[in-house]
Amino acid sequence: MRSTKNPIRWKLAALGAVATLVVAACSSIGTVEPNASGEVVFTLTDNVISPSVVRVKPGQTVRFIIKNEGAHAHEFMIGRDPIRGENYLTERVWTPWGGEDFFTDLEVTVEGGTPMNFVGMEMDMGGDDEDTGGMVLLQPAMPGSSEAGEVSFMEFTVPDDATGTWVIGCFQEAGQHYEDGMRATLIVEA
Ligand SMILES: [Cu+2]
Repeated sequence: MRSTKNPIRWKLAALGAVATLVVAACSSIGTVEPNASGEVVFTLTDNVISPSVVRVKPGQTVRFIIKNEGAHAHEFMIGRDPIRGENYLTERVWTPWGGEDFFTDLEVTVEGGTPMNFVGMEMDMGGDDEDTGGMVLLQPAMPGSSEAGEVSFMEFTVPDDATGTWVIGCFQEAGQHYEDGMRATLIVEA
């Protein structure tokens, strides 16, 4: 008799395990943490940043792998309180960032894409504000090409005083991408 009951018990146990996994997955749905190597893969499309929520720890060294899989150029910036310009209706201009740029005074190693104004990089794109933050611009694949769009690798150690919530955004086309929802959340939490 036990041999006929056991399969049922196994099925129930399996169902229970599946239910537990589903609950565990739902509780953190959309939130991604770096893997054991500190890596987080971001995918930029038209006009979405995925994943939508990333959680890192103060003092953690992370390596962001950012891929442009869209048909347009996209940028990867992190900051706080972007401001929509006063002449928004006619100019559709955003100012990232009204608050603070995450990369200000932060040493960042960038490979790939077009990095701009990062501290520690021998790069000045014509502005005099090279200590005020940074971003990377990624070109899309050429139309009709079988090659992928640009990939950028961005490595840095999360500052201890960066605790809190940040906005990851793309402000290409005078902020239209951001308007369209091309943004994600970076949570710095111990
Ligand atoms: Cu974009």
